[in-house]
Parts: sequence; C-alpha cells; structure tokens
Amino acid sequence: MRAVSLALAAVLALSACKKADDGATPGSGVASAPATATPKADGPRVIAIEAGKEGYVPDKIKAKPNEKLKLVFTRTIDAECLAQVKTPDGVVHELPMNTPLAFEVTMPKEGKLTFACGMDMFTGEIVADAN
Ligand SMILES: [Cu+2]
Repeated sequence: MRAVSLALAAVLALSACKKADDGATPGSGVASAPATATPKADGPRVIAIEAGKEGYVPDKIKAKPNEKLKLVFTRTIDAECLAQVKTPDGVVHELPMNTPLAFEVTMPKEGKLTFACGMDMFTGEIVADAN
C-alpha cells in the first residue's frame, strides 16, 4: 500500500512539474550559453549543467576519482520544480532563472555524487570512473 501512495505522490508531483513547462520560451537561445571548460593545471574542471525542460542536462557525468569539479547550474525554465537545486552535500539552494550558480565538489575515490531538484524528482549523478 505504501509503495502505491508513494508512486501516486510522485506522479502528482511530476505533473505539477510538467505544467510549469508552459512558461518555457522556445528559442530564447539561453540554453546554449557556453561554459566551456578551459582546463587549467590546478583548477577544477568546469561542468555546465542546464536545469531546463528536460530536467538536468547532462544528468550523467563521468569524472575521475578524487577529481575536483566546478558544477555550474543554470536554470532556463520557469518551473518551480527546478527553482531549487540540492547539491551533493544535501544542501538545497535557490536557483534563480538564467543565473549561473557554481558549486565546487571533490569526487570520492569511488562511487558517485548526486544532485536533484528541491523535490527530488529530477536528479543527476556524477560517477567516479578511473577509466
Ligand atoms: Cu522538482
């Protein structure tokens, strides 16, 4: 019974999310704002993550064990759902529209880090992979 009501709650929450999609402005061009990684010898690798109508893009990121990363989140959709981002440390941050927000993280030796929207519906992960 419990699983059923949980699933139902997820569906309801998801549809609330979808409804907000209507506010999207197609072709606003903001989505492709390049946060091109310029690898510096000692700086963290920059990874641009868009929080848009597809959720998080990319939502699967590969990184080296112990690698330092700078996650730059940019929300491009007017959706309450994605207006907050929960970083791998579990802290929930406000994510204003079109305002890049950067977080530095250090990968564990193995395993993964995850991030999510404030309601845990959209998620993404960064996987430590030695290869
Ligand atoms: Cu959400």
